[in-house]
Amino acid sequence: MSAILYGANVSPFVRKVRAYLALKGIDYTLEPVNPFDPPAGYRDISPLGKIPAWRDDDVTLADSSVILLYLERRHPAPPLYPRGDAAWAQALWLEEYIDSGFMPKAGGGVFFPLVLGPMMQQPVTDEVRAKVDQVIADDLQPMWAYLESQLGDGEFFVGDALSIADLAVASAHVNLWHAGVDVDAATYPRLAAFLARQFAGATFQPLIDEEAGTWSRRDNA
Ligand SMILES: N[C@@H](CCC(=O)N[C@@H](CS)C(=O)NCC(=O)O)C(=O)O
Repeated sequence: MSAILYGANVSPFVRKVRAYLALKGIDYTLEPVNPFDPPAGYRDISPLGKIPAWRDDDVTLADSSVILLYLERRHPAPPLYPRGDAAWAQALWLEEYIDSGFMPKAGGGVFFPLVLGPMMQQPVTDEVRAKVDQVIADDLQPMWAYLESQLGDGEFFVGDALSIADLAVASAHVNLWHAGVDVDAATYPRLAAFLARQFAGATFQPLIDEEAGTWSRRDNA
């Protein structure tokens, strides 16, 4: 059977997996799941009720990082995890930094109030916007500074090849792009250039195009 990825295309964790699948040329079907209104039995596949989840002939799995580590063992080419031990660990660390540190702030603090809220009759009032700006100033700015420092002068976050770290960083920032929040190129030139390259590239551009009509708030941000 064709493998199934359960989730919503706007989830940064689902998008990270989709970017990986595209790079590997792995065939799959995206089965829409809203984690806040999941289909009956979804917890049999994803015990925490979160997206993404994955099913193929051999396994059902939850958690984007677990799914990708599993897929990397089955589809090692082209490698999307660095070979060296230290580089491998650094890539995993950056993925974790994004998934557990950055996304809770960028998602709950920015994407939800600016994009999902208005879709659920929760307008972006001055008070809401002020809270978002506070999250950007207090939480995202230091994380952007950290990411800028980790990027160095290279094209990629770890070593000289694309890795899971790059997919995680780029995917997370697509949600901010939908919200109309950009990384300031004057303050974080390497990060801004990295994101511009990734967003315009063959992996992320089709995903962004697919999502933009539904999720992008750039016109009224
Ligand atoms: N560590 C998980 C995080 C997944 C996650 O938090 N997904 C969100 C959607 S972006 C979700 O399902 N939220 C619903 C919930 O927390 O109940 C992963 O990497 O897959």
